[in-house]
Amino acid sequence: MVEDVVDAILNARYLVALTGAGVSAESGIPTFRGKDGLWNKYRPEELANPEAFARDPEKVWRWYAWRMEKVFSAEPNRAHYAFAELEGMGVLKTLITQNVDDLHERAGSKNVLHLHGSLRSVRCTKCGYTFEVNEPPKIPPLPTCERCSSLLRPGVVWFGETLPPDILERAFHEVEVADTIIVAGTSAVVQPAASLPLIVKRRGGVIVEINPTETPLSEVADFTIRGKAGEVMGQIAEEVKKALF
Ligand code: BV8
Ligand code: ZN
Repeated sequence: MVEDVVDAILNARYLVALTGAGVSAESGIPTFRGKDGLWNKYRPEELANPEAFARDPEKVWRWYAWRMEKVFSAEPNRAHYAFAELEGMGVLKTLITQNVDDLHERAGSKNVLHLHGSLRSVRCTKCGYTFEVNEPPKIPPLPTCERCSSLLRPGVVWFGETLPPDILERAFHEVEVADTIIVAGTSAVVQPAASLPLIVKRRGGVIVEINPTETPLSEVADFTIRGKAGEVMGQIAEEVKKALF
C-alpha cells in the first residue's frame, strides 16, 4: 500500500497536506478526541469557545497555559520532519494544519497554513494587539494588554468563531489547484477544515488518509493507511527520496 501511495505522490502534479492533532501525538501532545484526549476531561463547549472564556477566563487560560507549556517543550517527531522533507524536495507544495502547535515549522516546513491559529500567538480582546510568546503566561493573574490594559486571549480560533479569512481563502485556493492531498492525524469532524479534502476529491483528485483509526473520510479516501503518522510518513519520505535522488 505504501508503494501505491508513493507512486500517487510521485505522479501528483500538485500535492498538498492537511494535518490534525494525530501528527503531534508522537511528540507527546494529547489529541482532542482520542481515548486520552484533551476533550475527555473537559468538553469543547466548556473551554474552546468565547462563551466559556467570558464566563471563566481564568479556567480557560489555565488550560491554554498548560497546553502552551506542553507544546513549547515538545519536539517535532518523524511525521513533522517527513512533511518538511517532502516540501524541501519540491514534492509537497503547501501544508494546511488544524494544529495550534508550531512543530511543523520547527521541523523545517515553510509553507504552513494554520487554520485554527497558534498557541505562540496572544491577542488583546479589546484593541486586537497581537504578539508572539515563547512561554505561557503565569496564571493568575489574568494577562492584560500592555497597550490598553484589557484582557488578553490565546491567538486560536474557538468554536463558533470564523477562521482567519485570508488563511481560509488560501486553503480553499490550494485544494482547488491540488490533484492529491495527504490527510494525516485528523478525525475529520471539525468544519470547515474537514471539507477541504472533499474539494480535491470532487475535482477528480486523490485522497491519501493516514490514521490508525477509521474516520468519516475513510470511505471516500483513495488510499487509507492504518498506521501512525511518524512511521508511515517517515517511510513515504524515504521512498520518495530514493525515487527522486
Ligand atoms: C466555524 C482551536 C462558522 C482551539 C479548534 C454542525 C455541523 C457542522 C459544523 C458545525 C456544527 N456545529 C458547529 C459547527 C461548526 C464547528 C464544528 O465543526 N463543530 C464540529 C465539532 C461539529 N466549527 C466551528 O465552530 C469553526 N468555526 O464554523 O465558524 C461561523 C460562520 C459564521 C459565523 C460564525 C462562525 C471553528 C472550528 C475551530 C475550532 N477550534 N481548535 C484549540 O485548539 O484549543 S478545533 C480542534 O479540533 C483543534 O483545532 C483540532 O485540530 C481540531 C480537529 O481535531 P483533530 O486535529 O482532528 O484532532 P482529534 O483529536 O479530533 O483527532 C486526532 C486524530 O488523530 C484521530 O483520528 C486519531 O485516530 C488520530 N491519531 C492519533 N494518533 C495518531 C493519529 N494519527 C496518526 N498518527 C498518530 N500517531
Ligand atoms: Zn489592547
